[in-house]
Amino acid sequence: MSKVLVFGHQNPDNDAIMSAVVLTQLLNQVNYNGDTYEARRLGPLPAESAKLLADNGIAEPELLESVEEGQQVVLTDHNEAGQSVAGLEGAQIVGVVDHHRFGGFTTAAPLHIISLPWGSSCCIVARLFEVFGQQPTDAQAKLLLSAMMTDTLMLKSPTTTDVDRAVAARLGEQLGVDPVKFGMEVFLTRPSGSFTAEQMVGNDIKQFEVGADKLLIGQYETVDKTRALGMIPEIREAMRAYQASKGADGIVLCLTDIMEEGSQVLFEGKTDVAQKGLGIDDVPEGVWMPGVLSRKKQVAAPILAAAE
Ligand SMILES: [Mn+2]
Repeated sequence: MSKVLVFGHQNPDNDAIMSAVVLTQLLNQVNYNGDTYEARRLGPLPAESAKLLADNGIAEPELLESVEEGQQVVLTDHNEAGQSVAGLEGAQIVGVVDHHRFGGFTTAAPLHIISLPWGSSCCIVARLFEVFGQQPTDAQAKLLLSAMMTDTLMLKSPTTTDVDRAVAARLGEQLGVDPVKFGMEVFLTRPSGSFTAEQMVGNDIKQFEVGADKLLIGQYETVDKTRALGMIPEIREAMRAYQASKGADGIVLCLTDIMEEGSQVLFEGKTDVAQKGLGIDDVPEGVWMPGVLSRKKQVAAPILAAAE
């Protein structure tokens, strides 16, 4: 019997946290493979995740700084080493549950790998309950539905599939809530009115290899972009500082307004490929891209395609 650590990506969002927490519960519930599973997090808990866990009496996953040689791990909501834990190269990846592109992934041994291009990792975890013949408890249903809603921006992101809509409807029915209303309540527990420029930049940011360069792509989601737009010089300064601290070549930030359904996009550092991929220039106040809600599908994918 081994101890297996289960965790989502660095700078965790609600999906990274909830996919790890609920998948861990499910695997322990069915005594999968006779192993014991423990959820971890690779960074601070998002405010909405902290509240949901507290409200449902579920312990917060412990912070994981690095893994030891040979440690068995399950990755949720990511698969790229650049977005994962320190020491991953020496760990044994026994499973991946993810909805992102794959970037340079090799393992020594066969592994469980479930990758589906659905709107959230938690949607995949919800379907895994069925695979194991389990019914999520109401607490589990709440955690899963919350991340399905935050990750798809209330099912509005173009990453949303029919599966997401169907699973969200079913979880909503179990809980007696309207999924979108429930999601909006979760979203509004974020203290977005008090976010500093540093938090807007660093709260939800991922690193990508674009050609030979390291490019950071961040996203700050808000229900009203007015305040952020009034802070552009500070935000740009925070972008430069963040890029320097990570030793990256360039940084892109999307200020995403989920009500107006679009993103204001800012660049700092070496971002010629990013600008080419998005078809926009680096202008001081940023460029408004209507309809752009998904970093993965509408920002990272075209930038990575432009690098090829
Ligand atoms: Mn996700």
